[in-house]
Amino acid sequence: MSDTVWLSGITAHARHGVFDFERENGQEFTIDVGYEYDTRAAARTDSIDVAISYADVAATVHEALIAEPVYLIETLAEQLARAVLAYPKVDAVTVVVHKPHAPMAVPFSDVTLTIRRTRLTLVPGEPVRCVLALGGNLGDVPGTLRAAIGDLSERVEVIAVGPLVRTSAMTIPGSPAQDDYWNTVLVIETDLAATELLAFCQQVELAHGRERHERWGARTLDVDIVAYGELEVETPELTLPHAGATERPFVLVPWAGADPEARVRGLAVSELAAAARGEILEERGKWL
Ligand code: PH2
Ligand code: MG
Ligand code: MG
Repeated sequence: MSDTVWLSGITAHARHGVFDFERENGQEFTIDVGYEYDTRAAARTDSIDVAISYADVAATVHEALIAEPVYLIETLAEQLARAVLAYPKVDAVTVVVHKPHAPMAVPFSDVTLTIRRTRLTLVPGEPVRCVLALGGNLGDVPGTLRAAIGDLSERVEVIAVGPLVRTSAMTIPGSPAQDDYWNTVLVIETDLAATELLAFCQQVELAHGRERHERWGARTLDVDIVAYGELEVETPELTLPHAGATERPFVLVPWAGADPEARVRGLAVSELAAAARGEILEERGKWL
């Protein structure tokens, strides 16, 4: 549950805009911001230490508003959202940018942009290091995995590719037997928001004939986000770090190969992988 604190009319003279004269002269910008958090603990304790001080958030917004000029109100709004989501207790933020003196040839009273962001939908300020787990057990899976890595590298930077491992299919107890899975893990860097990265992974799955029938059914290609930076969230859409993947031998072993220093939920992936090695039926280091 989240409640919203609204701050309206935070105003500053700033130099955002596409035109040189906007950069030189600057103009007035006004920001409204609604930050969402569960206020019940604050209400119960009546303590400012438990609340999120609106004065702090207002100062943060004002500071971000007068920081380095950007061309677009879109960029400005995203940066303001990012600054407010840096408060750990904030679950979501709505930012309204007003640019009432925008250069325009027609009479008008205001231009506004409204965005709402959570940690999953926020565009990162700098590339985020992520971990993707790939796998499948239908068709020529090593071939599919190679092609999928090619597709993924069109939009994200692939930093490291783990070994290819074969394991027995992990299935729902009582369901029919399935062919073995081939799996690998990629370390990537991306400028996509987590939800954009998820949509892109699903697009690559579809391009390789993925069909969704029953849970844990046989598949040509599965691309899961195991980790997105240090982000820890649990929503119906996405749990990060991936709930099961961090316990699964077919994720841990290739992950440790791709990034021997990796840690997950405070534990060393290489140590978890060492304990899980017994489940690996076959491992190929140089397979690309
Ligand atoms: N993925 C599943 C279900 N079962 N078993 C193996 N061995 N490897 C997988 O990647 C895998 C699985 C659902 O994503
Ligand atoms: Mg999966
Ligand atoms: Mg999946």
